[in-house]
Amino acid sequence: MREQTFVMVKPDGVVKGLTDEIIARIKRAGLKIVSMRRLKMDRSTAEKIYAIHRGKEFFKRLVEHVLLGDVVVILVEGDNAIARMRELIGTTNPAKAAKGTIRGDFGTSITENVIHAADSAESAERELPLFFSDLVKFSA
Ligand code: 3AN
Repeated sequence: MREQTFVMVKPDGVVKGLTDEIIARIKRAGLKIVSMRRLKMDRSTAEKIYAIHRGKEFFKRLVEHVLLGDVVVILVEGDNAIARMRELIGTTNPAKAAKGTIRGDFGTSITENVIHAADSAESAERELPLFFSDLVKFSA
């Protein structure tokens, strides 16, 4: 199924200069970069992206981390784009993520894990319009 998903290179990934490598991996997987933008996230948007974690012990740490520096937000499109992006990024904790995944290769901690990608159609539908309201085509 043709899908759109939301991907974000987090500040640690941007600072490490990983944006080009991440874009290359997404394209190599046969997925399309529809649009991308480097920006400084504001607090209210960061809290919206991570709304499901509100109240958890790590919520504040997570929000503070994405506010530390620029992020790169990316609209990715393709067949089964949501699940395939999740495969490409690897599991949340880089120490447990497989080699060859973005987090497995470049992540340093569960907070500094380089990249975010929507974990479900519901999340993609909530996150994409925060940055790409004019480009969202497929209802997930
Ligand atoms: P994912 O990013 O793999 O979808 P989620 O949605 O469970 O993982 O968590 C969102 C973000 O919250 C993660 N990328 C990670 O930075 C942070 N996070 C998740 N669990 C923890 C935890 N136990 N301790 C610290 N940070 C966490």
